[in-house]
Amino acid sequence: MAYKDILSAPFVTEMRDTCANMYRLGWDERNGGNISYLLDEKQVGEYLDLDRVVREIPFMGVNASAFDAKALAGKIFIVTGTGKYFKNVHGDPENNLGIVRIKKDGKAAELLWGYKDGGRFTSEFPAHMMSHMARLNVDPENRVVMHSHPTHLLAMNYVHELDEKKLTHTLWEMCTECIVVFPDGVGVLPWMLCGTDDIGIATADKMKDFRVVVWALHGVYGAGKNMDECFGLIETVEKAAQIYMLTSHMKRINTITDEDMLKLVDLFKVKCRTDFLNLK
Ligand code: 2HA
Ligand code: ZN
Repeated sequence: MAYKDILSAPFVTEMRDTCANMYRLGWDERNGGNISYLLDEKQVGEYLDLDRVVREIPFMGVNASAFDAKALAGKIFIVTGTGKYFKNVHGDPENNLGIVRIKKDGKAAELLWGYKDGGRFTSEFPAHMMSHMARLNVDPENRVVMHSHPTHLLAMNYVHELDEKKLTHTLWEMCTECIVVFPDGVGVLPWMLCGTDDIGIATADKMKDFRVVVWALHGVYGAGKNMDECFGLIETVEKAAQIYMLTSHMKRINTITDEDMLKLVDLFKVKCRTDFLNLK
């Protein structure tokens, strides 16, 4: 069978374009940030021989990892590589990205393409896979998990209380569309060591309730049905944080009220965390 050129696959193009975009926005300096994208096996089979495994990669964070991804056995992901720079993904996808299939025992993955220089998936692989499992339980259509260091959101972490209700409410006040884009609010984890199973477990636990999770003083995790939805979610949170950082040191004389937010929720027919509002 003749395979199509993997570099022409839409999912490779999406990864290249998204990494370039996030780098250009200044959210992913150096090797900051990582993306994992659950692919359709049939679609991947148009580009790659699914019986040809390049090598096996044991699950790793920064160190060996003990988490079990049996629930994802057989699933294929395209994932950014550890130590790789978003800046370089567009020009050199085969070294900076990998396409991997989760093994039956849920303890390792088979490399089908990429990581050409001997590399492996992101050090945040445990957090990504555990987040996929958590989101797929809530929304079977979830495909993308994204981690990034958006500048204004990170800045806001230093000057705003990191309480889920208070942070969400402030963000909802900053742009009219916020409550419609993330009606489920923003989850918050305290500062934790990254690249570990522990932060993966904690992130996945938050992902049961939230599609956006702030890692205090580090960055953010987002989840979505496709690349645009997931990127748009983080982009909207970051925009709200930017407005906050542009205005928080000035006297605020206008605001979007909770009553306005309820009107938006009603008009766009979304279900919001009403316990995050301050209704009279
Ligand atoms: O992979 O962003 O959290 C680099 C990071 C770790
Ligand atoms: Zn990070």
